[in-house]
Amino acid sequence: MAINIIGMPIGYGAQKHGTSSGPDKFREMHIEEEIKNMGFDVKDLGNIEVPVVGEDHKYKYDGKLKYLDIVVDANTKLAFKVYESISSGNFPLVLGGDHSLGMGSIAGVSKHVKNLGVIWIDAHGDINTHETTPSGNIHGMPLAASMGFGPDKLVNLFEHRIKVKDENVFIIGARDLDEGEIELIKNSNIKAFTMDKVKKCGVENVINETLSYLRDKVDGIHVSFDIDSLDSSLVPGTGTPVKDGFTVDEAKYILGTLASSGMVVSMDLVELNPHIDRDEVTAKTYMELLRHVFDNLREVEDRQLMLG
Ligand code: Z70
Ligand code: MN
Ligand code: MN
Ligand code: MN
Repeated sequence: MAINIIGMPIGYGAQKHGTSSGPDKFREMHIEEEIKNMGFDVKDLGNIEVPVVGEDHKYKYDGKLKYLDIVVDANTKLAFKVYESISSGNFPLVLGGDHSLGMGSIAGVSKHVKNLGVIWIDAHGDINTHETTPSGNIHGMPLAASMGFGPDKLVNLFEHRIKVKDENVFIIGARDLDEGEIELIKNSNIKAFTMDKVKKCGVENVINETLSYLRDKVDGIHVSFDIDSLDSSLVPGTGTPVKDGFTVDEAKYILGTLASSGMVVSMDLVELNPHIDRDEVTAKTYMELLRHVFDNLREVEDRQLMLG
């Protein structure tokens, strides 16, 4: 098993496009060396090609969904790359980029892992559709599209099929949900641990509950981590910070516990916008989280090696 770094320099799914510099920022922070130093075989597969276009492309393909074709094309390429990686026995680590890339990742992973679970850690739900989006920004829609909710262009991405069953989707840490998103949660089987619920139940119980539910139901878990799940005071380098979020220690606990479950097969790290960061604090925090993830994955690997 090798860790495959896949850069997805996309910003067209968000209001601010600076997340396109995210993947190269992770490289500047020596992500490959860091993971290597923890005893992994790492291969950087480079960046997915995303064309640079002007404002005139915003509504060129659709009157509402911004940069629709660019986002779809880039995510189709990402899906191929992720599928290639995971079906060769490797671990795709997708570096964003805005969260629209979750569609491409999940499309790729789910072609190989037929019965997939998804854990979406985010201040937002990202379950808007073309009918409910208040912004037209596609990074607010990828999780809905992966479950089959939304416009054909997104739902049919890579392959015409539902990539993950709503009952196997967990949203953790949401505290800025739109009306239509709240409706979809009510009318579907999505498991949403909003921040209010997390506070009430305790973060340990939420993660235990999530893992014990998915353990008998799925063959692998994709973790999609949005850095804006952390408290706005901690992450200046992200486009839509929201208060009352996770502390760094809570985020480490969540990601570390998920990693040590042995069920995680792929991961996204999204919404790092280096252009608006302050003294690299968000980038550095991301690296701290990442080291913790791979420390825990290392222990899983060691355990599996010992058991032969
Ligand atoms: C809002 C929308 C969103 C991230 C903002 C915001 C979505 N629900 N996602 N920042 N990461 O426009 O759909
Ligand atoms: Mn998000
Ligand atoms: Mn978010
Ligand atoms: Mn350790």
